[in-house]
Amino acid sequence: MARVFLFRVPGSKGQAKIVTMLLLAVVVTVAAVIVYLWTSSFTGELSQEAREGTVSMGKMLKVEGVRQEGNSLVVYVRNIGDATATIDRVYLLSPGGTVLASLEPQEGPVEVDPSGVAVVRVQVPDDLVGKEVIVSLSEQGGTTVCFKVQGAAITTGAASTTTKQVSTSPPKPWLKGWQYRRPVNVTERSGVTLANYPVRIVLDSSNFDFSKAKPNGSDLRFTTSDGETLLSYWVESWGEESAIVWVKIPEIPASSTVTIYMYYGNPNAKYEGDPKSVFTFYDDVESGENGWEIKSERNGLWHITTHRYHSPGHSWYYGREGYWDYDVGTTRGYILSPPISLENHQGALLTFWTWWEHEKYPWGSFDSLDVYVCVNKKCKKVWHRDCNEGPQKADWHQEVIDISAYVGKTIRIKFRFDSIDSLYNDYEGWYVDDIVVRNYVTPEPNVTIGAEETP
Ligand SMILES: [Ca+2]
Ligand SMILES: [Ca+2]
Repeated sequence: MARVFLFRVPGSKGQAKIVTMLLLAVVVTVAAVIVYLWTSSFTGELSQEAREGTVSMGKMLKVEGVRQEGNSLVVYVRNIGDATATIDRVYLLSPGGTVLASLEPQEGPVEVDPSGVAVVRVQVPDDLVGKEVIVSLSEQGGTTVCFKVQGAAITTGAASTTTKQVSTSPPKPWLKGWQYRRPVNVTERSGVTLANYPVRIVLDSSNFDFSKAKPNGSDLRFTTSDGETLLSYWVESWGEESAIVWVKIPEIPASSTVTIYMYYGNPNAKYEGDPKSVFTFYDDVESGENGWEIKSERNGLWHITTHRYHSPGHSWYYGREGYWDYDVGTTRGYILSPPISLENHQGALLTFWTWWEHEKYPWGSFDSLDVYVCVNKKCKKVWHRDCNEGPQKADWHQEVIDISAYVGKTIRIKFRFDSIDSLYNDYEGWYVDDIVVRNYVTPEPNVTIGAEETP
């Protein structure tokens, strides 16, 4: 502390005043130095140069941006001070301010001149993958006015920093234009390696945020585990809080789990689902006869109608338009599908939606509804209802038939109606819609949906 000598000359007011003013000037100077050191956050040790007053104050480094390249962070640092600085550390802090990693630049210390921008690369430790970090040039984070000794490394707490939150994760290819995705884990449970297997995925509010997808689900997409290779899919139904979606997975090894990705959140995406590419066979009766053969064995009535349907607005119908019955005497006939190959299947399932009404009688097999699987014109009955088997009237529902016995063969599906006789035929008849054949094993793969990810 400076010493102050007071001179007081009796009777000389003017001299006393001058001394007082000199004293005031000294006090102000000392205070200014203290305030200067305080505001410049000078807490480190002064170098010899600093003590000699040759070090410029206010040298500062600012993190201007961070981006990720693979498992490296590329940090852009601007020198907004007035002397060359050297960067030899980058700190990754938790949002709470805890130092998670102190990293040396991959290419060694980086010098940056005043007004210059340095590019500093650091490798992200594996344990920080997926975590939010604050990239900082100081262990404390935040923005501090600091002191930097020229030519030397940045001392602890001696760098100006700006914080920027980045999400670090391993390099992940991403479907361009999509905002979100979730991993979908599919586990094989039958002990057989599945090929080109259609997997049913049920979405509801417990595993999916419907507000983040387009209202009709048209921006839904599926990829393989590489995150980019698109998979065939089909949206069976889409509501406000629930949806049923099918996706065809190229291979699911026996008793193993594969991960695919479900993308959503792209306002520009249009629906690209296609059930014909997901299933072995799919016909919603909306494309005309579509290769089906119609055979009247006696007063046959099979045709496509718009009177009732499961998928809008057509179905196959055995009955008379306008009359809505099959009261034409004894009547029988069938429809026969185009050939369906079950090669490279692990099993097979036939499903169809149906509605019927026929007579009710406790004996005989009048008003018989039958489904056959045919191989080389040899047909075997796989499903049957008649006047005393099954309900007299059934609203739209799905029938499910395991036809795994035909794996490896080329089959045709036959739907046949036979009144047997001409009595009691004043009923509406039989409708068939949405006929599907697909690869199938039991138990079917288990599906779980993981947490939402962003690019
Ligand atoms: Ca239909
Ligand atoms: Ca009848």
